[in-house]
Amino acid sequence: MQCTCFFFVIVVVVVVSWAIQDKLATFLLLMDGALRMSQQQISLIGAPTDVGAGMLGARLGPEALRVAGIARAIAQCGFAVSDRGNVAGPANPELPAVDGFRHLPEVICWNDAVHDAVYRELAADHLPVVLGGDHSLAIGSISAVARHCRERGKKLRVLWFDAHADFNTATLTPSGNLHGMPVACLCGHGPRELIELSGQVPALNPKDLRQIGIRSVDEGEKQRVHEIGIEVFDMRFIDELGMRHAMELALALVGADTHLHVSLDVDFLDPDIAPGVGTAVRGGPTYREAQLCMEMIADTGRLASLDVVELNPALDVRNQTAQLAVDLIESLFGKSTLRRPAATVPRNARQ
Ligand SMILES: [Mn+2]
Repeated sequence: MQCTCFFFVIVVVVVVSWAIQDKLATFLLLMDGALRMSQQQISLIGAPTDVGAGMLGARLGPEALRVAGIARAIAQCGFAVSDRGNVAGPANPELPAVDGFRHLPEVICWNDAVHDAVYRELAADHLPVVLGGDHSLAIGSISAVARHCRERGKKLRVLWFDAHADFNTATLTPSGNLHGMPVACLCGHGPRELIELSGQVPALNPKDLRQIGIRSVDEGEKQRVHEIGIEVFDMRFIDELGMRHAMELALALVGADTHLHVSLDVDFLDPDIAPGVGTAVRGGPTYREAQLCMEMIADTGRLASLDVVELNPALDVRNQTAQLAVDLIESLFGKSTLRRPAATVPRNARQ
C-alpha cells in the first residue's frame, strides 16, 4: 500500500513538472530579466534638432521613436527605462554656410546640451540613449563618453554605423552641413568649440573607432580617412567577407574594461527598408545583416551608450523606419531569436 502511494506521488510530481515546464522557463527568464534590470538603468535623451542637416525633419526623430515604442521595447528586454524628455536648443534658422559651416552657433548649443545630459547619466552609472536629431549630435554625445572613460580609466570602442564617413571639414565639404563632420570633429579637426567639448583634443583616438556600412565618401574625405587610419568596414568588405567577419573584427579586443559606444545613423540601412532618412544611399545592409550586427554587440555585454540619429519622419512611410530602428535596438539590448515565440515576425514585416 505504502509502495503504491509512493509511486502515485512520483507520477504526480512528474506530471506537474511536465505541465509547468513552460511557466518554469518563463519564471527563470523573468528572474534573469529582473537581475539585469537591477543592474542597469537606461536613460532616453531626446535631442529634437536638424540644425546640422541639409534637409529638415530629423527634429521629429525623438517623437517618432517614442511612438514606435522604444521605451517599452527596451523595458521588455529586462531593463529599467527612464525617459528624460528632450534637451532644449535653438530653432533651425535655415541660413547658408558662414566660413564653411552652416548653423555653427546652433550646433554648438545643441552639442553642449547633449554633452551635459549624456555625461550626467554616465556619472550616475546609467546607460544613455540619445534620440536624434541629426548626426552632428554625436560630437556632444561621444565627447561626454570620452570624458567619462578618461575619468574611470576605461578603454573606449566606438562603432559608427553609417552610409557616410562623416569626416568632412570646412575646406572639404561643399555644403557646410555639420552632420557630415562629427568624426572629423571628434578626431580633432573642426571648430574649436566642438573639438574641445570633452576637455581633451582629440576627444577620440581614431584607433578606437570602427566604421561599418560605409558606401558614400567624398573625394577629399577618402584621403583624410586613409591618412588618419580609421578602420573602415565598407559595403565592399561586407559583400566580399560578410557581416559576421566585419563585426568580429570591429569587436576584437572588446573586454571587461571596454566602454562600447554605438552611434547608429539610420541611413546605415538600405533605403528599401529604411526610407525615412535625409541622405539615403542605395546598397546598404539588409534587415538580417543589421540584426546580426546588433546581436553580436549584445553578445559582448559591453554596450554602455548609444546614439540613434538621422531618422527623418517627414520622409518616412507610416513610421516604418522608426519601427525598424526600434527592432534593431531590441536586439542590441539582448532580445534574441531563441527567446521569441516561434510565430513572432519582425514588426515592420507585418505591415
Ligand atoms: Mn552620419
